[in-house]
Amino acid sequence: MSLEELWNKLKTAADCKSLLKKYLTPEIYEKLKGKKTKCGGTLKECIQSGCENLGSSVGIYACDPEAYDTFSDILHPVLKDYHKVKELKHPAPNFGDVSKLDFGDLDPSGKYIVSTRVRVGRTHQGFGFPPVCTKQHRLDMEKKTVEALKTLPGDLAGTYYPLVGMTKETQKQLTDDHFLFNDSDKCLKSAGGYNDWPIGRGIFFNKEKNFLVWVNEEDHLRIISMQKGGNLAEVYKRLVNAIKILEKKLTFARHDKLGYLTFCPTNVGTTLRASVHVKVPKLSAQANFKEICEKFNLQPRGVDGEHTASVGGVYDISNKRRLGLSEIEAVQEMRRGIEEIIRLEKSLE
Ligand code: ADP
Ligand code: CIR
Repeated sequence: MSLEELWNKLKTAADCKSLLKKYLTPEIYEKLKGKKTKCGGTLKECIQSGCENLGSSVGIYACDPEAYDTFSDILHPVLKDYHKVKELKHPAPNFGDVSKLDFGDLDPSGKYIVSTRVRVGRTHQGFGFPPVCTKQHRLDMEKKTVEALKTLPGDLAGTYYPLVGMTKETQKQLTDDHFLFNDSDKCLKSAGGYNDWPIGRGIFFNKEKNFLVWVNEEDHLRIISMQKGGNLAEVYKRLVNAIKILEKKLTFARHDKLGYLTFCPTNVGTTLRASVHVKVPKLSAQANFKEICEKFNLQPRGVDGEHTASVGGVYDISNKRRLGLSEIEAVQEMRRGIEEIIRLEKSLE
């Protein structure tokens, strides 16, 4: 579909509730339709996913880091709305003093929290996002990332497994165990996220499989720390330690006002998503479960990731906001919210 066809589809979609639909007015469309970034990205690459998937909640991706300025007329209102900020400004990175965290295990009983995961996304400076990337860009980024990962010391040290050459069985097992990504998100597919699949993609993990890095999935890097149970402090400390080491080896794209830049505007800023897989069969059966999560700035997802279903009352619940607050504040927002969620579940037993 051409840009004009995509726009016409969006314009006439009466019950579309995406942020793209909400903010892409005819005036803004006219202003942006002829613009191009240095990587050759246009409005088409940004809005294709949201126009093809009218059920999207957000509906827009950035074609490359520069898009956050070139297409600011549409991306900025979306950022403000999603992250619930009046003004677009982002603090300097602040992971807090990880030797003095005032939280540990969020569920010492082990009854509610199945596992805990914290991830950030990172973008290599000087490269575009998936819709404007070539095979060669993907291979160059993969090489850069893997070279840096090889230098990780101690418990963080591990092995890189490219998707090219990985058996279907291994891929399935790693995905079922919640370690690996796949190519099944239709929003990401429409956005060009799976172009040249599986070239340049892969996963790195350590022996314990509690530290992982996704290469060229939605973002150039997704740095992940996860483990069974509810010990958020252990998970967070491991992640912060790894980020600090990798930052010495690689240069990541950052924006003065927006913090770290990512393909999807929902991740911009800290890029941090701290989640638990938590058993809340009673609370999730309440009609207002989503509103309760929203009240604590939390977002519920199914157990196999975004746009999937819950199994047996287990939900993936994480911080929703990532922009306009620091990394430690995002984690604390999630921590406080999850404590409340568990308290509410207990009160219904
Ligand atoms: P993200 O955008 O953070 O990568 P997704 O929703 O795409 O998130 O999920 C990616 C994978 O991570 C999925 O397999 C999901 O089940 C897994 N995952 C997310 N949170 C947790 C958690 N707390 N424990 C175990 N697995 C998790
Ligand atoms: C959508 O617009 O629904 C998808 N592109 C996913 C957006 C990211 N999801 C989220 O709410 N964090």
